Amino acid sequence: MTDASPRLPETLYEEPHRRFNPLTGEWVLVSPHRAKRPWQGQVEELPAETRPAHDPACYLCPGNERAGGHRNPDYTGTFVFDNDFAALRPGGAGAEMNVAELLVARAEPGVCRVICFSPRHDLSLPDLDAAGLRGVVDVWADEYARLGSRPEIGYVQIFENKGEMMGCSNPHPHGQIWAQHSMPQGPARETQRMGEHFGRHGRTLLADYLRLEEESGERVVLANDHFAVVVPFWAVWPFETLVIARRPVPSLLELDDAERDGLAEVIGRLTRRYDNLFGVSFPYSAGVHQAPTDGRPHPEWHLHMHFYPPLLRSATVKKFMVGYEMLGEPQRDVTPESSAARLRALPETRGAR
Ligand code: H2U
Ligand code: ZN
Repeated sequence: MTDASPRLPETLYEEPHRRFNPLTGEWVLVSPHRAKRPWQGQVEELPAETRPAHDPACYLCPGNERAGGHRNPDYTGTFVFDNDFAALRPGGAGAEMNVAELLVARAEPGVCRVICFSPRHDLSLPDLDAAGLRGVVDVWADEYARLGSRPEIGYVQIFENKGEMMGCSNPHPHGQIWAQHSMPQGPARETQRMGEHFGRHGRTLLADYLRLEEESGERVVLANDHFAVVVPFWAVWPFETLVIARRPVPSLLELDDAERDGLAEVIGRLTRRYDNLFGVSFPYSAGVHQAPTDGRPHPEWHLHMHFYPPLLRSATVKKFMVGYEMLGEPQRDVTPESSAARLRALPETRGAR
């Protein structure tokens, strides 16, 4: 892993170009020369950083009453409950409700869950110890297995919104699960692309991609024996990363004990680097992508996680997805290579922020 001998054509570091995302079939416009433009726009407020270990007013802390009226148990590890304001409701498979040729709708049954990562109000993923992070990986796997085994559930999306900037409603460390009948569009596109690649080569798309990344090293942020983290060649967000399992398994359920520890470890190391980048509790949306739970085998599927952080150049300046991005396609200024080099240079220790 060195910054020497980059294998990309020199123009990709300097001239406007588009990059192709083979996981989604979408393009991103990269404008490296624009990274130095002056900024006089919006600067975000920083949320207060000191939090108590237990907040009597927090609806996720142990023993407290939630907004829906239920009371949380005095939990000591992770705690999962049905979302009191769920976006999906249980029911049978959705029937088409075609109002007219151009007005198509479909009922969508599903289940929404909330996962508290820790009883501690003041700890987020980068602050948890190895056992705490492993507990989070285990509960993700358990929920995926349990929800995915229901006949009406075809896909399970596990994710976390972290920080006010990402619309997170409460600083207590938590994530969500939306499990539903249909495959949502993002993972559906990945399923199709991974299927095409597997059909052509008999290897998963991400196994072939990871090999390229490790040969070059230029976009690799960190790795252990079981997982690697890269800023993908086609990254849209300034410090977007992709966490890839070394063994091409379709879901968390095929990970052995050491691999689960390996995933927990890279999540801790990555999120601590993120916190150290701008010296703040780093906001992001992140989630696990794994095989659909439609009862069919998915050898094309390769377990991975996406991290999408909004921050661009400091703790207070975020990237906006507006204008050209809304009407044309995503665009970035800083190259993925330079973002990876910055993340690679950071310490993995806690509290460097
Ligand atoms: P976010 O912070 O990522 O929005 O997640 C919080 C979720 O917790 C949100 O979906 C749910 C909200 O509906 N919630 C409850 O289920 N019970 C509560 O008492 C408050 C919040
Ligand atoms: Zn994905």
